[in-house]
Amino acid sequence: ANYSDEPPRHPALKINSKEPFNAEPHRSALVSSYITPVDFFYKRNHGPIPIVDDLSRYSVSITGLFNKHIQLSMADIRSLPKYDVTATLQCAGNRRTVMSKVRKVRGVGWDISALGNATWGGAKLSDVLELVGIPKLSSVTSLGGKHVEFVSVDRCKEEKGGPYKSSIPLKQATDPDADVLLAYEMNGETLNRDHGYPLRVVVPGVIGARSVKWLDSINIIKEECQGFFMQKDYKMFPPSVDWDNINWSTRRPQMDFPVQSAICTLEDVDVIKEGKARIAGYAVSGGGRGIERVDISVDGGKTWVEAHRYQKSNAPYISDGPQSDKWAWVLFEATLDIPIDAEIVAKAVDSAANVQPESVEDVWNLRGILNTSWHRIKLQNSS
Ligand code: MTE
Ligand code: MO
Repeated sequence: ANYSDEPPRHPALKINSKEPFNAEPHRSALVSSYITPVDFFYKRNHGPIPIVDDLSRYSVSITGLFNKHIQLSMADIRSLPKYDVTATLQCAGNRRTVMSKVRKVRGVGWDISALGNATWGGAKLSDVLELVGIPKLSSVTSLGGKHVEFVSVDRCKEEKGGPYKSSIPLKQATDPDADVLLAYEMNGETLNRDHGYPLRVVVPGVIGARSVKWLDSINIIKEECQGFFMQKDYKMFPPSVDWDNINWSTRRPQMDFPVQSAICTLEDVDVIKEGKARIAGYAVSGGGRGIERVDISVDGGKTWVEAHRYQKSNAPYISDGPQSDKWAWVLFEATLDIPIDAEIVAKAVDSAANVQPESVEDVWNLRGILNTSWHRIKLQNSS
């Protein structure tokens, strides 16, 4: 591993691990705009950032259970219709630090900012696969392929020096409505090195781990990818399973993320005076399920008020339509009377009426993933 050629990063990011580089913005940065600026978008890596410096020699190979072996250049990919999809990418480890306070978990610590909302520009994977002869809405190829594996250029120790990889079902990959992209732009700019230059996968509504950066090849395979991050990581275990009784094969790789929300205008240690305060944050759900409601409490969850929600972009590269961004977060806000000894709580409800679990103990798992418990902030008393 060689960390001597890392890209420059914004000094305001909070670094959770230096090598590999894992960092998140401060809470307040997340609610300053609907679209997260690239500089403040969390960075989650498992090895050094690879350098792809000669685009004319870069290509994605597509191999596996169909009748060809194809190399697609950037020009081939750019010749397909370009889509701009606004989608929230969230690491499964978001909010792990709080979970680790219940009982020790394994993994990089994250506060509540291991997610961001970006407009990804690129070709739809369904168009790319059609170009090479796999029809839209296929669930199996003529030779029995059922999954689409993405293999990266980077190298990581979990894969014993091999590349990061993962897969999604062929059905999702060939479904134009699933909006899976091979993205070369982020927020209207060329994708930068940290986020996968020159080309990354974006799988909307699914944990960030499946959105492979620095794409090298796409393989059509029979079974889901056997890589570390599919089989030995990013699986949700019940609280009864620990490292001495874990059996990885009993669980499926996590795909969609559950309904999540967090308050971004307060830190855990904040002192605020009694009186009115603006509480704002984000809410998002996986699988394209929208946010139906966000409830806020100032008394630890005894009583609730509904927050105002909004999705809005002033970015010039997004056409304003009546429809909401189905893969994107909503931001919420409420101005509330804050009592002495307030405990501020947020919980969101998604369009399928799924609601965040009340306590982190109930969802504790040894890998510390998917902490979607009610976000609580106990304010220090100032009076
Ligand atoms: N792709 C590669 N090649 N290598 C990685 O380490 N990390 C994954 C995913 N894709 C990773 C990767 C994880 S766990 C997450 S959460 C997202 O990328 C983070 O994307 P970002 O750094 O652009 O925010
Ligand atoms: Mo992640």
